[in-house]
Amino acid sequence: MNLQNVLNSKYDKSIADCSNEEIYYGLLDMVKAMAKDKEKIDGKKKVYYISAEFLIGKLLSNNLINLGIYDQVKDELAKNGKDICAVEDVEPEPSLGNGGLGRLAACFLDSIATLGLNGDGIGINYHYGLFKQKFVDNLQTEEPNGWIEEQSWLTKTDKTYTVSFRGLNITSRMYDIDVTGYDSTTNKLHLFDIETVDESIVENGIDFDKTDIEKNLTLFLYPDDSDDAGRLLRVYQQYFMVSSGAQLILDECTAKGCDLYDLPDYAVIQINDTHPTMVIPELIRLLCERGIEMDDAIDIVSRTCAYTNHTILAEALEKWPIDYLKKAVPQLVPIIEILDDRVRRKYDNEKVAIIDRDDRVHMAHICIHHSFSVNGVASLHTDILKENELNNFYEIYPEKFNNKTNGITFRRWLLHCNPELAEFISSLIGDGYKKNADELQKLAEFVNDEKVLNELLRIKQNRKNELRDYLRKTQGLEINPESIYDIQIKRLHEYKRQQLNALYIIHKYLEIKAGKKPSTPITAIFGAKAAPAYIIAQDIIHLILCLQQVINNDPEVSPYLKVIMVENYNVTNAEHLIPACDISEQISLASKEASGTGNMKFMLNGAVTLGTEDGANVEIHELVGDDNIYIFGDSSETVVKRYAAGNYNASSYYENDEDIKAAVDFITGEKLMAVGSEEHLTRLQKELIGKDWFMTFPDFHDYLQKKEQAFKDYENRLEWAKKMLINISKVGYFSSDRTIAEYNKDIWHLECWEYMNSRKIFLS
Ligand code: 26V
Repeated sequence: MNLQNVLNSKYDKSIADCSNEEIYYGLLDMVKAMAKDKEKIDGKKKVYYISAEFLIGKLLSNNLINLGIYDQVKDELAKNGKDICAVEDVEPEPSLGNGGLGRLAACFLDSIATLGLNGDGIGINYHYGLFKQKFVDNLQTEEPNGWIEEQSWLTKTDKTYTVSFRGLNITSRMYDIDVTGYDSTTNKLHLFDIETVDESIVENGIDFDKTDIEKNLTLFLYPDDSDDAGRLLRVYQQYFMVSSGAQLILDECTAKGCDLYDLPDYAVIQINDTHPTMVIPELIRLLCERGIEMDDAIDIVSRTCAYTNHTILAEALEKWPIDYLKKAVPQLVPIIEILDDRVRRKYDNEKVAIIDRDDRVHMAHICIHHSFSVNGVASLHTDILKENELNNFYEIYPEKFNNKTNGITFRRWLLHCNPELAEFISSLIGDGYKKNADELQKLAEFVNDEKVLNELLRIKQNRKNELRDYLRKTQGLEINPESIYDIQIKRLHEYKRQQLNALYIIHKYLEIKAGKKPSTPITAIFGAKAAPAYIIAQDIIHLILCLQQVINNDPEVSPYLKVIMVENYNVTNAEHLIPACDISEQISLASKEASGTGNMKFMLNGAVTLGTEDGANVEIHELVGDDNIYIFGDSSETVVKRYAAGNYNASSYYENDEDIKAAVDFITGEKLMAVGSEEHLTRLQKELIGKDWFMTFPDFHDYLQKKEQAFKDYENRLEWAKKMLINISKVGYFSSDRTIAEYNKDIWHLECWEYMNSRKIFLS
């Protein structure tokens, strides 16, 4: 198939005469047709990865790479005076996720297809993804973020199901997005939608009537859940997804001749966090409807489902008031009551109950009792689940618990976003690493090769120059490509501690003002969206934006230190930021970040981590060794103990430490108050002094010290390049191909396809 032929029949035009839009739509058709040719007949057993979020990002380049035609298309366009990047710009980004959890689901689909495994995604076709962020008066504002156009990656199918809510039957329709494997077969992401969505009910930013389910059910990703109507809508969305999904799964299995008693031989349902939990009672309900006894149905479903936990933060663990379920999905309530009753009869421990004394349903508890596998997403996280958060369950079901350290797809996070680095690696060790990431270890032999190290630095510099151009073009921001790019990009949350980084920046600013100038200039770059109802997160964004204004406009300081807050951080921005990074900020309070996956993306692109011993940072540290990472801060044990003792006193740090006091006082000092809002800045300062729940003060000095050390080490360019090279050489473990091979080996047990064997990867 060739692009010119496609455009001839679609528009009767030559490539040269087509607009970038027309070329994009032509490529859409072409990719869809090629992907279809790579669909395979389902094997007996299939994994259904069910998730409320799939943060897939733009798909054009990813699909061209996976189909093996990226270079060919790029050259053909170039020959006709067209630039593939300009065509990529036409594509709207589907931001169908909040952050790590949704992006992980997207990486997993890529790897499932790449390994040739039989597996599809199941989710919701949100018309608006995560809001578009705009900064006005140094504050975040939110706008709707649509992505569905007349022609898109979605293909409407003729599959429809009825989903019943109290007093309301809704027709759900399945739309499919092709998931192309890298040099492999095509799987599907099934997104369910309703026909009656009404985009005109959106008003005033991202507000809308939360009560009109027929109009709003699939309108927005996770609507603001600060009020009852919003939370209830979330229950409607979740049930809509799982009921549609469960019906699809049973249809597909019965079509393959499955006797429903043998469901676990045909299907494994991987539940991505607790959002899809209702698939458990829903499947039980459907099996009973088809004549299976309740006890048998519960047993069958419990052998079909597997659950992944992605957080230990109590506030993020879903507990739905039973009244919500009675209002929206009364048909599930008796089943959940039976599940609770069985647990209560078996275990005399309130902490493992499904419905608590306040009549709230603990979704994670349903998952743990009724899945055959429970996994955490990094080694430390799984240990904390076993020893602390889920210890009561671990005592009951030790055999269910296992760790699956997260991974990322190297197709998007290296081949696509940093082709020059990928090519350089190929020139050194061959192409094998693209299918077997472990081969990156071969790079270690070049660790003393100055030519190689200099080339690595040259490529990094190219990315840094490109980021300068990109930020100038898209955001009107000016940065110095000779400076150190120190980057923290992730959802805004207090536990991730963007505020600690901000305190460092204030400290540095004060030092420069006092005449202590860094020998290499520093650019501190942030990208983060804050949940609209999360007040302190909004305040932290405000602080960073105010710092940006004050510092960048101070001629005494800005040659040495600049602050950049990138607007509307999303997958597309990440693809420009990550390859350009020197220092990767992974500074969550130890024990709080389940894994992190940005840390792996930076490592892959030759950034060096500055981080706490948290999440997958611990495993990065183990792999690269002390000399190739900057670790600081209290350990997770210390943190857990301090919380248990309940004696952390932020104000005594503030009173007794003059550096901390100076930085915190600056927040409401003259300079920031002149550009910022008193309300926001005062509230944030009060929160830090009075609470500092995520313990930035105890880690402050160690953070300063390790950061200064990193800046100093950066100046010895060859030594720094060694650190970069070692990081890249050790990153193979974090390929999502490895993660998925482990899921398959330990949990899913799907047939391994021939080419997976022929690649001889991760199967031992
Ligand atoms: C959700 C919420 C919702 C309510 C307010 C506070 C809050 C805080 C955190 C969350 C996170 C939900 C789960 C999640 O996204 N976990 C992320 O999953 C990634 C993939 O496993 C992992 O790399 C991140 O460390 C983890 O935070």
